Amino acid sequence: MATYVTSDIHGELKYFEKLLKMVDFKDTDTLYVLGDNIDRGPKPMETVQKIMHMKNAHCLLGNHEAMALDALEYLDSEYEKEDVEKFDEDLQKKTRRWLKNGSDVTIRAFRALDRERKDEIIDFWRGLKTYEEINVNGTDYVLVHAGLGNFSEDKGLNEYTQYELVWTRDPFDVSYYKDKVVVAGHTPTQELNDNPKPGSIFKKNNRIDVDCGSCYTGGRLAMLCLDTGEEFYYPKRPLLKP
Ligand SMILES: [Mn+2]
Repeated sequence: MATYVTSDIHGELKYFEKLLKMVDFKDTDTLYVLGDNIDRGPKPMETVQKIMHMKNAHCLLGNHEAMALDALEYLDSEYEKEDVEKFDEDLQKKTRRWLKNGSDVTIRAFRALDRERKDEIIDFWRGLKTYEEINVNGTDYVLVHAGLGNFSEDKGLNEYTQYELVWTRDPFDVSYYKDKVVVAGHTPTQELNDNPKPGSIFKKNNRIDVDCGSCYTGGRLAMLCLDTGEEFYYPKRPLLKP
């Protein structure tokens, strides 16, 4: 009955499957996936489908899923890149932002699916929550893709904008709650200032970053067991700065 957290798989399906095996993930366990399953890595659609069909996995919205939904008119079509300039200004801006963010592999894989599979994935993305509150062994956790942008202690979680939850990169000197731990991904721990262990899960000020840069050279996918604090990584290779 353990609770695990992972994030930013970015199409690295093999890493994800290795970790599930490594932790001996069971039907009675629970997994929280904090978003960004797609883009950059080799198997974006298979990763989404795998998570979508795991009964005991709960997935949150990442900025990459948000970008895909924002650019759905482009994604779910046969438009080529040069067609984007015909879009209205807003759609053009949104589509270009995603095109610059490692979406090629996602677009190719999505367009190769049949209608039913495409609709399944769109529905899944549309249903993703932006945060989750859980209690494990007496500790309260807030799970979110990126953080709590423009944090204020008296602001309810439902008062944050989607942008504040999926895009923010608050330095870890910023502490959020005194009595709750906020677990997020989004910023590879290799990119955190003064991090003695780049590429490992980072903890400071009641905040945990589990994004270990799976899709970057020298990066890896991390899984954290909230019950025991045990950390799991794939690959286990030595840490390199990407
Ligand atoms: Mn992200």
